Order: sequence, then C-alpha cells, then structure tokens
Amino acid sequence: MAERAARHCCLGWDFSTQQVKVVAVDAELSVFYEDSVHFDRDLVEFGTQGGVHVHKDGLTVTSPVLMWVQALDIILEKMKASGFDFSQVLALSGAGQQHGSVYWKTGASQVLTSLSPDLPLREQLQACFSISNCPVWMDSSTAAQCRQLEAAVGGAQALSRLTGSRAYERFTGNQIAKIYQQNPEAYSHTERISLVSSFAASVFLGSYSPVDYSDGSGMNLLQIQDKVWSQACLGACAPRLEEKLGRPVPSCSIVGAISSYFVQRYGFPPECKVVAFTGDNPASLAGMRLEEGDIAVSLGTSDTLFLWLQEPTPALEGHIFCNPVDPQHYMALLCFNGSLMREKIRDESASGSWSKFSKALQSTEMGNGGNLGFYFDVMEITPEIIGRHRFSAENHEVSAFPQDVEIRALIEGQFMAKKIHAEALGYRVMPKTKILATGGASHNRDLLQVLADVFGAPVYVIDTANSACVGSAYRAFHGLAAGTDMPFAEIVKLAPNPRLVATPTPGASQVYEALLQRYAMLEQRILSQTRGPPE
Ligand code: XUL
Repeated sequence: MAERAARHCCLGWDFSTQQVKVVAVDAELSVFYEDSVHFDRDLVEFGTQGGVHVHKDGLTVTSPVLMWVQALDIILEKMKASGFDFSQVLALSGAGQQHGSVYWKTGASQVLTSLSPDLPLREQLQACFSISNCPVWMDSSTAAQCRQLEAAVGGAQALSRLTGSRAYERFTGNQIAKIYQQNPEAYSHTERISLVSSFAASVFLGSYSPVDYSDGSGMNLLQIQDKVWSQACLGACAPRLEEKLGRPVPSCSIVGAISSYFVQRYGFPPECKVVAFTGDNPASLAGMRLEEGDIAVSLGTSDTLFLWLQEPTPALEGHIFCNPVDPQHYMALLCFNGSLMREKIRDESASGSWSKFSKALQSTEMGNGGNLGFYFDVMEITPEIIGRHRFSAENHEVSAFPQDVEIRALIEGQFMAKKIHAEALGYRVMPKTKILATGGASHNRDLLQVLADVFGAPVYVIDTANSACVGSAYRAFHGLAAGTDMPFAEIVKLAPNPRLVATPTPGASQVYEALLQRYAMLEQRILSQTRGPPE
C-alpha cells in the first residue's frame, strides 16, 4: 500500500452499458488499480437488466441517469476504503457508451458548481435532470426522426457525407428530436444536453464539459470535416439545440481542473486535470494503440470493427468518426450484433458450455465443408438482415446443421461479414496488418484462430480486455502533454505490447477467398428476398 501511495497516476473511467469501471495507470503505464460497480448486481433498486430498461414497445431502451451517478458514488467510496491515494492523480479521462444522452434541467449547472463535499452525488443531483431515463445506444425507436433528418439534408448519402453516417436510430440527434417531439415540456426545461461521456466529465468538472469531436461524431449532428455542428441537422432535430450542446472540442483537450467536491471529499489535488471524455469505441482505439493498416475487433454485446483512416470515405453503411488521438485523422467503425447470438448458439448447440463450443471449432475444418450460415435472431446492424439462413455447399437453403457445423457456421459467418463490410468501406488487409482483438470473446483462442484464418492476418490481444478504460487513462496522459504536441504513439510507447495469439493456418486464404465470395453473394440473395432487389 505504501508503495502504491507514492505513484503519480492518471485515472481512466468507463461508463459502459452494464457497469462503471475505473483503472489507475502509473507513469510507466502499468495498471495498478482496477475497480468496478455493476448496475444489475450492485444497484438492484434500479431494476435494470444488463444495465437498461427495455420498454413495452420493445424499441425504446433507456437507463436511469441517477444509476450512473450513484455508481460513481459507490466506486469512489470503494477506492477510498481500499486506501487509494487520490492525491497522486495528475489527470483523469473516461469513456462512455456512445450515443446515449443526458438532459440537465434548467438550474442544474448551479447545483453542479456548488456541491457539498459532505453528501453523496446522488443525493445532490437527483433533481438535476429533465429526463430521468436516458435513451441509450440499444434504442431503436426513432425511425421517423431518422427519415425526417435524412430528408432535411438531401438524403442518406448526403447526411453521411456531412456527419460520417446516414441516420441511425441510436444516434443522438434523432433521439433528441424524438424527445423534443414527444415531450416538448421536458425539452424546453433542458439547459444542457450531454453525451454519456461528457455527462461523466461534467460531474468531475463541476460544470458542463464540452462534447469531444470523436464521440460527437456519433450524433448525426457534427460536420466531421469542419468540426462544427451542422446547422441543417440541428435545425431538423430541435430548436435552440446549439446552445444546449455547447461547442465541441478536440478529444485530447483539457476541459478544466477537477471540481472542489472531489478535492475535499476524496483528496484529489486541486490541479488534477479533466481531459475530455470520449466514446467507448474511440477510447478502445486509444487503449489498443491502433496504427495505420491495423484493424481492431471488439467482441462484446455488439461486435465492433474499427480502422484508422486518413481520408474519410463515408458510405451508407458503417460510421466515420473523428480520430480520438489525432484530430487531423479519422476512424471508421462498423457495428454488428455479437455475443448475444454466440451465447444463444452456445446454449442450443454446446449445452451452454464455452469449452464444448471451442471443441466444436477444433473438430471442424476451415471452410466448414462449404456450409454457410446467417444467424440473426434480432435485426442485424450491418446489413439489415433478420432470421436464420443455412446453406449447403451447393447453395441450397437447409433447415438445420449438425451441432458442430452450426457453431463453426456462426463464427465463420460473423467474421466473414466483418471482412466483407470493411472492404466495402475501402479497407484492404495489408502485409503489415495486425488484428487487435478485445472484449469478452477475445479470451477464446479457438474463436481467434477463425478470425486469423478468415482475414489472413495475425491476431493479437492486449493484456487487459478493459481497453476503453485503459485507453482513457492513456488519453489523460496525452491530454497532459497536449501543449507539447507530443504524438499519442510517443506517449504510450512504454505500454505493454500486444500478445500474438493466432496466425493464419496455411491454406486459409484459398479456402476463404471462395467462401467469402459465396457469403457476399448469399447475403445479397437474402437481402433481395427480404427487401426486394437493389434499386
Ligand atoms: C457504437 C455503439 C456501441 C456502443 C456500446 O456505435 O452503439 O458500440 O458504443 O457501448
């Protein structure tokens, strides 16, 4: 403990869908403290499942804002009880689940700046929100608002060129439009709208934190090239929106010093800096130290694929965000449904056991004897396909596969879809390409072997799966050095190197070259059967 106490450090926070996490990273970039508060388990009074409430319509998905506030109280008290020496914290930053939004009621900023150090945050902030259940990224209730936004700017492609994405239901602008239309009273009593990331930063700051460019790119409101709010988009969503959002800032900005509440209650130094918080995916890109040519694959509730880009090529699928570690550059993000389907097939075809699931992958051949499957019990994100579709080597639709074949068809299908849709954004696997895997399923070697084989590139994992959290601490160090123009890669050069876990099996590229073409063709066939031929 005494040795811990002497370490200068930065904190990285992660306000994810299911929990709040924190890590402390020292000047040698070692993680020496980790803690978390789990919403379903540690905050049962809020009655969430997986950190959210799914409403009766099956489309609206929200989380109580006070649950996030109370989680912060609990985790800070846990750190204090463990003897964590807050006086050594030089800076902190954090990540939030993307797209979710928080609505601060008129007068809340007064409360934020004058918090009493004797009371928990929840007690003092409970009357500060005009909307108590915040829309989160799993919400898909804003189809009408998406259509309105696209129509207002000249179509889906035009919106994508402007903001990096066509209209998505979970993107914040559309969520704000819905709140304005359905609850104009609450909207008019809102003085500030934050993302989950900038909300958490605001609490630490004791005043409203700006939205950063990178998480701001997930709103369908920010012009990603010019880094200003699009007046056309703001106007299409809700009135007086610009003043409620504040001006966006580069992701590595210091947004201020920590609020006196944390200095007095926990012993943070008054000069401790708050570096702009960003989205969980941008923070993961930082945590994995992605370099050009690399692909990062985060295997979680949703599987996300991200690529570093110099020149944005916005398309009708996927998203282009401003890059969180280099404001001149961009990143691309493709989202797919992920672990829920893997868990379902594990339960159905491997008696709920991951080790049986792995054995099925080991006992089946690359290419699965030509059998291919599409498994989308809920609407897939990229592309919009629903249902289960299985095909034999002769492209005949079949109703079932043996259990082992089913498991390999699911995993090969999930990875082939990723490669096909990354390439549709202009991405090409290069000889120096590394695939960096993270998230829950990145612990499964057999799954990563399939990933290496399908992409024809080596797969690495980083030591911790907490990449958003660790990336946030790295970004805090980056923010501290911002005045010196030191590039992010230089800041993180002491960080542990990624660990090689799988290299492509000889012959994999021949097997998958053919299979990828069939997968793409069958995907088109299913799409045209369900929504008619492409225009
Ligand atoms: C990204 C997205 C999810 C959330 C999860 O567009 O919706 O990855 O960020 O936290």
